[in-house]
Amino acid sequence: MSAPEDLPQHTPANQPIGESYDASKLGKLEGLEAVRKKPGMYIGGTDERALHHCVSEVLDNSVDEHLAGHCKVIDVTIHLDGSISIRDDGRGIPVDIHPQYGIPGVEMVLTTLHSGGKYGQGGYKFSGGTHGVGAKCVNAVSEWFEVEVSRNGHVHHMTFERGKTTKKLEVIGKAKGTGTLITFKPDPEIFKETTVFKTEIIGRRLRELAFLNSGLTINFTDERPANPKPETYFYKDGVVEFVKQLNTGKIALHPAPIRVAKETTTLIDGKPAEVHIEVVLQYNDSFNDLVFCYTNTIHNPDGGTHLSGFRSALTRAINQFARSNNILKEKDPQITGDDVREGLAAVISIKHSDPKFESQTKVKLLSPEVESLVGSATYEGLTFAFEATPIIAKRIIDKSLVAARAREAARKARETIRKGALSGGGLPGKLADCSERDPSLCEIYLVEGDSAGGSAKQGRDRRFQAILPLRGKVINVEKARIDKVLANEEIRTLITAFGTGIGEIEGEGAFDVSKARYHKIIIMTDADVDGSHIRTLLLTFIYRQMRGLIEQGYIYIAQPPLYRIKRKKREQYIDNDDQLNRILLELGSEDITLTRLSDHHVFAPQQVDRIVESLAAIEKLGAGITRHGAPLVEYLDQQRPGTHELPRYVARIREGNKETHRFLFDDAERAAFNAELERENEALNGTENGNGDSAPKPAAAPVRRIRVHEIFEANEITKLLRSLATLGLDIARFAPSEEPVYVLIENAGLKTESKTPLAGPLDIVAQARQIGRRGLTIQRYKGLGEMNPEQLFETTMDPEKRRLLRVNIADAAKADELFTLLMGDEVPPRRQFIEDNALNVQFLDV
Ligand code: 0RA
Repeated sequence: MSAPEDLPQHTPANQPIGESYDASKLGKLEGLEAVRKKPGMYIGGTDERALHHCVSEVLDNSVDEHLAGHCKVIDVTIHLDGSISIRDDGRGIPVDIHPQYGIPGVEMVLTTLHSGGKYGQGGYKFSGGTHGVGAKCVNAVSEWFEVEVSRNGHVHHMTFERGKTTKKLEVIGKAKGTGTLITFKPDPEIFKETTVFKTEIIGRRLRELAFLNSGLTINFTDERPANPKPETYFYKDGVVEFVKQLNTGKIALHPAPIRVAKETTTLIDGKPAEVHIEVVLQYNDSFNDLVFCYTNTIHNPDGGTHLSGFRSALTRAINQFARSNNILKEKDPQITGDDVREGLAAVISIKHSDPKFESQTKVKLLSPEVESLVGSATYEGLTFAFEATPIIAKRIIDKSLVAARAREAARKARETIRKGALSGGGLPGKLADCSERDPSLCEIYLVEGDSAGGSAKQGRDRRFQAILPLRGKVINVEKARIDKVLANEEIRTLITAFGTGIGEIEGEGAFDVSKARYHKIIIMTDADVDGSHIRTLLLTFIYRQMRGLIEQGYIYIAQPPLYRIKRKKREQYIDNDDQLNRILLELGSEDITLTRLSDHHVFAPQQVDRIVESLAAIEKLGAGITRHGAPLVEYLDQQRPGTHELPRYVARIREGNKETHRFLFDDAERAAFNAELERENEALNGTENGNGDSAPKPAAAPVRRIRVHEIFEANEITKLLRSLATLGLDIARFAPSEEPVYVLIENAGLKTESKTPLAGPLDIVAQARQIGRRGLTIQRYKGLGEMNPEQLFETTMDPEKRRLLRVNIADAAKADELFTLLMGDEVPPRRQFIEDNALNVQFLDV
């Protein structure tokens, strides 16, 4: 729309507003110690959320470059050692020496807590950057942090540890374009809970950013084993595509989403502030509303003034249009906000140069001026759209009227259920109740399928454990309106068994958590797709209709094991493949001795245990090197004797269909390698130019393509090699030898010892794994039904042994959201997604 009046018309979108930078704008320089001392103040804590917040902080800088019109592509890669890289093709962080402080801009940006100014983040009109502290705080809480800036034709490189510079800025090669690459590994000293990035959390954020920044390409790769294929997120139509996506699997009421956009300036405390508004909505055939709100690309799950402005304008616009076109007669009651929200999918994205939030976490927008700005933009935009296509307006109004009638029907259905329960209709026949009457001691298991239900009934402790088998699929609460849901038999059985009623918080027949008949409600489904589906359906229903049960912490998920392993008399239940692998190695390194043949040194079983563990870790970290086309043993054999340092880079050289590689130890070697290529190129070009004519190139010179990859895992592997050395295993050579180098002797209860000669250190792991498997029966459970009653009780129901996951409200909200996002119809890839994600609940030993 029109350009804001008090701004120059040609200001590029994201340039600084108002005054220009000068030295007086810079606060005094402070070290990063403060951040390490009080991480809560700077990155909002030290938990998993804060960990992922670090990624956002770095990303936001790259997104700001995009908003300023300088960046098109961002690449995000999670590496095997748990570090993460964010690369953009923006202008690159400035590298020139700051006139006042005498250090390069990039060093200032990453090591000093100054209050904005030339190289701070204050220079952007809109910034996602949370506290204006961005990347430097991430540097402070990183075990190590590296930056590579391409700018002025050079690649510059600099490294840090825990916020302290470990290598000053240095040119390591020539650069083609511009951009910034930041890699960091979160410091376990700070993030005590976890330092493991979750693919799902990061992927979701990247996708969201791509939706909110149309035209930006984001590539995401997770190099860790067993992770999904690389993803590319790019949405030409941004938020419009976001809303279409929200409606996948549902039937849209009108083909194209309605989009409203407006850019305005307003005065806040006498100072001009810019506000850009984008609202996109599309109705669908579901019965719920799904509205996502953002401020400067930050999600505000609790809404705020943009949401309330939008909501009242939507209700107002629909009522107004309905009345002035005689669809709603004078005597008819108003259409309510609840009515117009049924089946609504919408995204509200505002950009604000000075937003106010309720808290640090930004879950809710407070800026009061936004309410009327979003309100009037929405009202005008909708009225315009309705007048342009009255047929669509009519459909939306009809849907709202149907919704009003359905709400009345649902109220009656609830009433009936309540009466049924009161009139002593009694407990459902399928329920095998417990004998205990004190709800705080009672548990109910919701069991998938009649056969597992039967086993659970036989195996349970009937004094306090009730069993309710659920047959088939619970009704899809997304696809049915509440009155239908309440007519479903499985659902009615649930409601009667729980005793709490459903839905509204007040009034007769309302939900009342104090009436719960069990304080542990345990969902027990198979560890397969159908199981996850049923679990998600149940969680969604409970979240929507009986939320108090989750808030009270009454809802749990049972954890049936995936494997049973048995060796001789010993048996054990195993939860996942990782654990199985670990146990195979543990078993395999029990009671074995290792002899090094060169000096006949014998490693005792306890040492072998730790040796095998370290070698296995090296093998795992090494997968990345193999992926870059270099054999792991060859890489490991590059280590510097004594220090065990390893090359930081591998150059992959492709010539025709021949491929070779070369390890480059450090930046110096990389720079030398670049220079060498440079010279070769010049020599080649020189000959051609020297001939002065366009003689055909010699056909024998195939195109050579070279890519240099950084091996972020080098540090971790070096640490492991050092710890192996302290165990007495100072390995100089990993490549297999002609003659055996080690002998593994297995003495576990065997009459005759079994000796295996080994040609190299990694063979120790392979052999241990093989020994671990020996004499072992591994049974994989495909479903609860495969366990007999005793096994089911022992593994999944016995309070002494079972592990339950408690569902918290955030998890349930996520299930609800996932569900709405993904479960419109049964499409196979969605099923996989649900299987992978539905069980994201916190661990709790009960
Ligand atoms: C300060 C000033 C300028 C750009 C940046 C920082 C910048 C920071 C990051 C962090 C990740 N990617 C980034 N890209 C740019 C402006 C530079 C100029 O005016 O050329």
